[in-house]
Amino acid sequence: TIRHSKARGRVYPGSDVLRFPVPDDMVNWDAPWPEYGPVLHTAPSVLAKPVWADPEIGSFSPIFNCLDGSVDRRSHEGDYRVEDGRPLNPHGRTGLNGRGLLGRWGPNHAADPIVTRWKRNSEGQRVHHPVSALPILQFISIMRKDCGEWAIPGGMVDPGERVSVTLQREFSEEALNSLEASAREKEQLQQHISQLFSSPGLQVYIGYVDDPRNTDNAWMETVAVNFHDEPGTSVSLLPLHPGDDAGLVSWMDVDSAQRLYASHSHFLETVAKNRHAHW
Ligand code: RP5
Ligand code: MG
Ligand code: MG
Repeated sequence: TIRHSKARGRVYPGSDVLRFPVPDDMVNWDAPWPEYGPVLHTAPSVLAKPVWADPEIGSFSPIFNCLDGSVDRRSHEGDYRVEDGRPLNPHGRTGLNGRGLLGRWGPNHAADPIVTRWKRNSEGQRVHHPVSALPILQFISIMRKDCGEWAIPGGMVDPGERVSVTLQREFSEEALNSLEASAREKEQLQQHISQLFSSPGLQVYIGYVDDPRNTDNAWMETVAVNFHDEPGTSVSLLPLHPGDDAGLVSWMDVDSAQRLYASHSHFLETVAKNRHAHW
């Protein structure tokens, strides 16, 4: 398992709230720490009660570790602890309690579509890395509007939505801007990507994400799935347009030196190793 570090970043995203500093040896809840004083923060956008957010706990008591109506409050990593009616982050302390920018108490479920192709030269031959001598993979990456970091075009699983649907929907929204396409254009986009997304894909990760928005009581989890265009003839030819929470979209070389949002680099490492590609 990963020891979260981005979930302990000093300044909480989208605010000037500072987390209570948590040293490495105090991350684990089992380390006794009476002086621990996390800062309480739930973003105004969450307190405004949008459809995607839970109410504050008090009058509202969600059923944790269960499928609670259509909201899945189960963790991919097994049962998590609940203390004083609040779920505890299974990866330990973050220096902040409440929900921050996250809508759900406990796990907030996302899905990450990793669409890849081989990097090719102008003659169409695969390009190998000069150091590793392995072929280089490329993946469709977006620059997130919220933080300016490059990321996989992932997004939240809607209540009751199948993960396979989320993967295709978020990819279409963020990398193809399907939200602003006409019904006709949308249909064409669907046709182009349906073949790639009709394969089961290669699941490279399922579980907790070291996301900068995580708190002691709310955290991101994901299912990351790789859809690979081996001949480079399907999705490789699609015109990319950033949409929704994406400011830019581009093919990007898969390489360990590339800094990415949250634990996305960790997912790409698994893709590269599985496909015997450069990392
Ligand atoms: C990350 O946040 C996940 O891995 C996923 O990429 C993303 C989902 O959140 P939004 O893009 O909807 O903000 O933890
Ligand atoms: Mg989205
Ligand atoms: Mg997103």
